[in-house]
Amino acid sequence: MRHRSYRRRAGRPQIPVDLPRSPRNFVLSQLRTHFERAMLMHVRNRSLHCKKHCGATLWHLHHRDGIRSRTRMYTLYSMQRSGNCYKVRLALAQLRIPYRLVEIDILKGENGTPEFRAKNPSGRVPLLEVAAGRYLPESNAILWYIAGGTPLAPDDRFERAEALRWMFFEQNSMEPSIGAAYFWLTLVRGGRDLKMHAIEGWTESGYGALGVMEEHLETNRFFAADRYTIADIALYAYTHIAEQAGFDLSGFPSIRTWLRRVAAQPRHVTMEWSPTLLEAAG
Ligand SMILES: N[C@@H](CCC(=O)N[C@@H](CS)C(=O)NCC(=O)O)C(=O)O
Repeated sequence: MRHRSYRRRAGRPQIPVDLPRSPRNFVLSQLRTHFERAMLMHVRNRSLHCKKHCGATLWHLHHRDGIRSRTRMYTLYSMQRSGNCYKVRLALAQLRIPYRLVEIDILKGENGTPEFRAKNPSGRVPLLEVAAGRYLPESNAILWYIAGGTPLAPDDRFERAEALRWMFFEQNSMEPSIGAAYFWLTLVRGGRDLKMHAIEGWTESGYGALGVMEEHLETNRFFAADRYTIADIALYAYTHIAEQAGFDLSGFPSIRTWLRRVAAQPRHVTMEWSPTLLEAAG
């Protein structure tokens, strides 16, 4: 099976490289474009800078200004069984971005420590440390950050707005109903009794959200830009575990087909999957 790549598309102007013969120039001439030569020099300079000033030794794809550079590795604070955290792990895996994973079990109160609250005052996961002391919370904001500049994050103004529309919908309609039901009914011991009064409301608004998604998917393969994007990743996270939270998907054939379509995307990982260390593909 031929796998598509979601990695950043570098512009490849077809400029002939014509340099005097020398071992160094021979290597340079193998780099097919002026663009790639410029990137190489940029990375080399940054790598020297990093070695000198912070001793960094790890490669990762730093998606800043469309430049792939040698810099610090991301740290993701995440809980394995959280759908919001799964969104980020899924996107990082599909983009082949290596990162360090720190498990924060909110059921054990590990998100309430002063150390964690200093990083994220809302005390929530996921939380991405993008550089030393620079933290980004909110799953969908993290998706935009890590996928920026790749086909997973639409560039076109309308398509970007479409992706945002569905990601806001996910946070407003899906996460507070199906996400909350999943959390209280499957993860928290005694959660059903504690939240008995809320179940009817979750059920009504959860099925309402599924209905809106079903209608869209009857005539669309994906949620935005006519292709797989971070909007699909955001909505997949809680939809694919909706049945565990008591939602019956048998009346939503288009959603069930879409779930299979998403799971068939290149480098898809399940919610149980956990990285050790993914090296950026060369
Ligand atoms: N809107 C946030 C929601 C994050 C969230 O609610 N995370 C849960 C785990 S799924 C959490 O950390 N809860 C702990 C708390 O609220 O104290 C996002 O999308 O990241």
